[in-house]
Amino acid sequence: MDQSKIYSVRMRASEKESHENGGKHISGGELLSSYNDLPMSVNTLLEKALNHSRGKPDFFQIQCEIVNQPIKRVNPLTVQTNEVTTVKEGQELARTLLKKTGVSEDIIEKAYKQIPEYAVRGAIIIDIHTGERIDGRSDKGVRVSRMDWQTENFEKWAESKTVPANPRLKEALALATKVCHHESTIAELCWSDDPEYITGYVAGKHIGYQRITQLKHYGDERGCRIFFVDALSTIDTNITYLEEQPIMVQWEEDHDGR
Ligand code: WAQ
Ligand code: MG
Repeated sequence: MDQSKIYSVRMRASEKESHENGGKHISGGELLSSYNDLPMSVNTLLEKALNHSRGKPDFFQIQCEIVNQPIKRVNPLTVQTNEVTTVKEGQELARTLLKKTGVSEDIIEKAYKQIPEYAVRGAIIIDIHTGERIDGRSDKGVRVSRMDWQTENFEKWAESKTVPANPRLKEALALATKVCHHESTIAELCWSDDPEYITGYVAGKHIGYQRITQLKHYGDERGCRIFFVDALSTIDTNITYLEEQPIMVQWEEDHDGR
């Protein structure tokens, strides 16, 4: 990819009204593209907006803008898949893994109690000391963007790890890698808002990206994305990092943790 001209491409789609007018969030997407790849990149996000299990969009927007900062290359988090047989087992494992990253039990419970309240199109940020939400983005949440992973490099990685080379895993792992790369991130907890996708994950710097095969029931349209952070005083710079720092995930076999 030509380093000199990179564009951030972002999409958001909603039903009935735009998001700001109260429409239901259908899907979003973000990627990095060279100038020459823009037609293909815009089309990738167009397809995503038009074909989503949450519904057909009545509003969508695709936005392109040049990225002026240098792009940082980061190795993907290590990945492990935990097979569970019930959602209950999956959610118990998620709590255990969160504890392993250093989030205390009562903060985990406090965060879980708040989950039903959220209907955001981004992520919410929770302070690991108070269990309070601190992003201040109300119904929007924080949308991580400016990260990507070249498909060729991702597919090589997926083959070597014998994991499915599906774009959803690519997007989620690129996002988690970016999020966990920040010093104040302690952990991430996520499952999809797509009714037919029930695998989710807990991620952290030391535990890596821990897939859990059932974190919700089929048909459930409620998703979850929480970043647990340790550093209230730097929340603004943290959000700026999540939204603006360009990151390209790049797997270098030699630098692999395993
Ligand atoms: N930044 C912040 N939050 C986001 C972003 C983003 N770029 N993208 C999605 N979210 C939030 C938003 O609230 C969604 O409702 C929620 O996360 C779920 O998003 O097999 O597909 O894109 O290893 O539906 C994880 C497992 C799949 C993949 C997660 O999430 C695997 C997934 P979705
Ligand atoms: Mg989704």
